[in-house]
Amino acid sequence: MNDKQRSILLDISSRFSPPQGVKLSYGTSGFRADASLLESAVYRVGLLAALRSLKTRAVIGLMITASHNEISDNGIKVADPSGGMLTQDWEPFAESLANAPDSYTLVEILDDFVKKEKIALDGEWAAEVFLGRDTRPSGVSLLEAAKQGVASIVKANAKDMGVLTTPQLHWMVRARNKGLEASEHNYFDQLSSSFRCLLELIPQGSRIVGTNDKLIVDGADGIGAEKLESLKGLLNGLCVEVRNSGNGVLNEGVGADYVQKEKVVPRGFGTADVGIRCASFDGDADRLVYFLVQPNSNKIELVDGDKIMALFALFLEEQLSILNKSGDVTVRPNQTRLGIVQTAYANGASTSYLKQLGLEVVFTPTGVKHVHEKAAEYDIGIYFEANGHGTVLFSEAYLCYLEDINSNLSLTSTEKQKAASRLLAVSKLINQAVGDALSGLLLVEAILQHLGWSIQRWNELYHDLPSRQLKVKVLDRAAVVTANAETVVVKPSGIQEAINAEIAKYHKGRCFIRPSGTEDVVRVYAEASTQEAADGLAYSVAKLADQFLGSTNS
Ligand code: G16
Repeated sequence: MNDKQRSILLDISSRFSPPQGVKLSYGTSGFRADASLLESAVYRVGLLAALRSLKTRAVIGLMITASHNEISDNGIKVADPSGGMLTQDWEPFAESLANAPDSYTLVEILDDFVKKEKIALDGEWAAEVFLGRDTRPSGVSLLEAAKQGVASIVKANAKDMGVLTTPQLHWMVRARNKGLEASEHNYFDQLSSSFRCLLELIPQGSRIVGTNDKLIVDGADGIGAEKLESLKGLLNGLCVEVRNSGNGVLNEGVGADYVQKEKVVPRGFGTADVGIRCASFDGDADRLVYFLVQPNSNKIELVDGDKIMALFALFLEEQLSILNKSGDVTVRPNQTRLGIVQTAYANGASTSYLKQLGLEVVFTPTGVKHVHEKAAEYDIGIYFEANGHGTVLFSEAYLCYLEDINSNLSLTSTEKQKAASRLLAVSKLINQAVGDALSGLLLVEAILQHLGWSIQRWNELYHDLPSRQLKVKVLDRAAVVTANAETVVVKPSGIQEAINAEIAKYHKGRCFIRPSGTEDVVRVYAEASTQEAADGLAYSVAKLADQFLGSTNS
């Protein structure tokens, strides 16, 4: 590092001192904490993004958001050149940068890393970092801190892409690195045209009729509501009403996380909505769940990420079976590899259903960075977390194969061409970078219309096992270490045996605990044959967590 670069770094970084006595961890999807603690970390992630851009010679994205967390929190997510999450190899570097106690240590860590990674700080390539933020008020100053971070690297430029959903920013990074236009206009255009294409390919006579024609979306009082309003204007064939569009408090009693965890109606919904198809986004619109309001209560029938995945799998299987009909030279020598990726939170009934369809189901730890990476190993990989975060990935080779079928008129039947066209449209509609509530919603809606299904019919695909999720505040959540895709606790010792003893008391009992990577809690998930039993199991294991880990309430 030359003297000019060093002195710029020392100068600017000294304006962003880290908070005393706070250790930040790179969690499930980046740093996340009370917004007042984050300025210095965000500045330093700005530095990291500029270095990552120099290293990969590609655009990197930084998104200021705390997604489903309460409004007083904020956070930062990093988009790698593919549009996916930052490579996990760089997470330890991010942590040591964020926790460097002063500017001198910070510059030392940077210098060592630059040498180790052989990053040319004064080469020909200038780094480019796209910045976005959600609607949190704290996002304004944090975005400024990120800008300053990028500006502290001499050969780096930041581009403010505005107030966006997280998936929009990831999409823009991916598009730009593929040499495509990366504006919001292009994003909306791609989504609306591929949605239109799927509707045009619907077999005659399958459209849904009646009250189910209307869809009501809970926008979590976040950015997704605003973007859906804009997208709506470009769509024909979809009747959407958007609620919770920003007049209430972000994520408070609204949004996908609330609806999925509490299983009650979000603010602004009530008995007048019984029987209508409803959906919820989270605060940065990277999660989507559907639900039905129950008559005479505040309960909902949840149609979660698992069921969205089942719907997608069913539709894709249908298209693949048309494509793979024998007697055609364009059929791939090997069957298409369709993979399903879930986490331990997937309801057991969903896994059984997917396996009954003959699909390959694999498990990873929680977090998009894990599920996405696994899904990318297949020709078509579908990943969904039960909380509504998911997408469908198509390999480049498989897309070429589909393009071939489409263009080779003499070799393929009309039906095959239509199936290939549908799959190509799905690959354009569904975000290839990260889970995206807007594009996921459009794909669900297109498939329901294709099948002629109501949400009630969809929900009948299988019946969820009763489940319960709880949060436990403990003294140090990092004391919990898990293995086997987070299904077993290896530390502290003795707790897993105690959990097993509880599980054994319940018919079809399943339960695990894990430290959250986005909130300062340990999460408990339990499943059993009745709701009472699932609740009982969850509460008794929460008590164990208290006992072994030390409750902050005691
Ligand atoms: C993030 C991740 C998700 C993860 C969720 C909860 O979602 O992107 O993959 O499921 O956090 O993680 P944890 O249980 O570790 O708190 P979001 O929507 O909050 O960005």
